[in-house]
This record gives sequence, C-alpha cells and structure tokens, in this order.
Amino acid sequence: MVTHEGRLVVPDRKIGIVVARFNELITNRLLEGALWSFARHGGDDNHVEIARVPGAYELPIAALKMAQTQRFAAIICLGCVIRGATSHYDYVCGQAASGISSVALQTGVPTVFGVLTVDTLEQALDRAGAKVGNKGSEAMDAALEMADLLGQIGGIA
Ligand code: INI
Repeated sequence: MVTHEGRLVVPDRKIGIVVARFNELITNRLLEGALWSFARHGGDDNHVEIARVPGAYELPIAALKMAQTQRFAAIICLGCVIRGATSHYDYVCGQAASGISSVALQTGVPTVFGVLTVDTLEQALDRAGAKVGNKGSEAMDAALEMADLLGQIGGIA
C-alpha cells in the first residue's frame, strides 16, 4: 500500500500570495503570519511573490493569473470579510470561496483559502494572531503540505 502525505518543506518553485487590502489591519497580520510560517520552515522572502488586490472578491482572478504562469508551487489567498460591515457579505464570501477553489481545480496548482469570514472585528483579530492562532500561518502550512503532496503523487502540477 502506498500512502502519500505532504511534508512542510520549502518547494523548488515560489509561493504566490494574493492579499486583499480591504480590512488591511487584519490582512497585513495574515500576511505576516504566512511569511513567519514560511521562514519557520526554512523559506526565505526571495521565494515569495505577493500580489495585492482591492478586496476578497478580486482574490480569484489574481490567483488564476499567477497559477497560469506555472511559476508557483502553491498560491495563498488572504482576505477578511466581516459580516457586520457589509450587506453583501454572502456574495463576497461566496465568490471568493468558489473562485479560489476553481483556480485550484482548473490549473492543478494548490490554491489555499486564507480568508477570514467572521461576524466581528474582534473575531477577526482573534484569528489574525491574537487568541485563536493566525489563519495566514495556517494557510502557508496548508500550501506547503499540498505542494509537497501533489509533487509526490506526480503528473503536472
Ligand atoms: N472586501 C473584503 O475583502 N472584505 C469585506 O468585508 C468587504 N466588504 O465589507 O464589502 C469587501 N468588499 C469589497 C469587495 O471585495 C470588492 O473589492 C469590491 O466589491 C469591488 O469588486
């Protein structure tokens, strides 16, 4: 029996990060968490490319463009949507989630959903390095794991 499981290792190709400016108090912390996690696993900043977009709604198109270059082992999408602050919360979250998932499935490049979808700013802060970890850091771990896993399984990625 063969079992594949991705390791948290730095891949040969770069990691792409798409980060939304909306709620940037939070998304900057998610970005810091992602970079911190990458460094912790032995990666250096030259191995990361960052694209900034206006809001979570625009994450998928920039992620798709990055993925289509085939220069990236994985792509991380970072954003924060706060329910109390928007009446179109469901549209923004839905578009971000389904768009990000379709980038991964269309291109074969692991594309990670690092978007906080919360009710309050306090919950967002808690998940951006305060009480409940940092979703950016978790997203980086998922990206490294998936890049390594897909490499083990083989084929084009
Ligand atoms: N974008 C976010 O990333 N988070 C939000 O909470 C948010 N709110 O509140 O509306 C938000 N809106 C902007 C949206 O992502 C697009 O940038 C905008 O609609 C232009 O397409």
